[in-house]
Amino acid sequence: SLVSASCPALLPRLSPGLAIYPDFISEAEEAALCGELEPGLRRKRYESGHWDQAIHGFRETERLQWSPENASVLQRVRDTAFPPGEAQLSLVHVLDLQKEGYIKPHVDSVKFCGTTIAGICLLSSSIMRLVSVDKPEERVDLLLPRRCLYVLGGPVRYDFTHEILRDEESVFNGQRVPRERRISVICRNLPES
Ligand code: AKG
Repeated sequence: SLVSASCPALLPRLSPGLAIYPDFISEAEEAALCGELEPGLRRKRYESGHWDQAIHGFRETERLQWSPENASVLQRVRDTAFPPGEAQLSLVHVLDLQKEGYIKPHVDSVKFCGTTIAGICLLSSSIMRLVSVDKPEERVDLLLPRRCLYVLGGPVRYDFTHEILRDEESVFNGQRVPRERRISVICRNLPES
């Protein structure tokens, strides 16, 4: 399983809206996405961030226009993650974490993001940790394998923080999951009204 919970009773509560699709994209599709993203990313510097920032060791961009090949991968993401006709952000968020980079626990702003976050993971596997906002002992680790799609919707979206662990902490069920540089390509739906 790609899900490891601090208590089994958590799982049924989380399953509506939470999904991981291993091998959602092929190696060739991963290479094509990176190929289109690299030139723009390379022009930016990794930001180390202030102590209060959610993300460390990252650079990011947003993208509207894609090659036909990459556009069809993103369409597959949208078709998998969102119901037909759902209002979505057309801009795709691209987050490039350096090997030393990580994302601290946070809940995405309800002002800018709707019910669902859908991301594909390029270049590295990682651990996404979910921690209940009300009961921090309720904790779930997700193993996000390289080239997977993950979908965070339903209760996890609002009731749990999510974070991407740094390399030193990247352990799943006792197994090290080395964190390399990682690029996530994230689609979101729009908040209601
Ligand atoms: C977010 O979009 O809120 C994230 O935390 C991004 C997670 C990721 O890089 O997959």
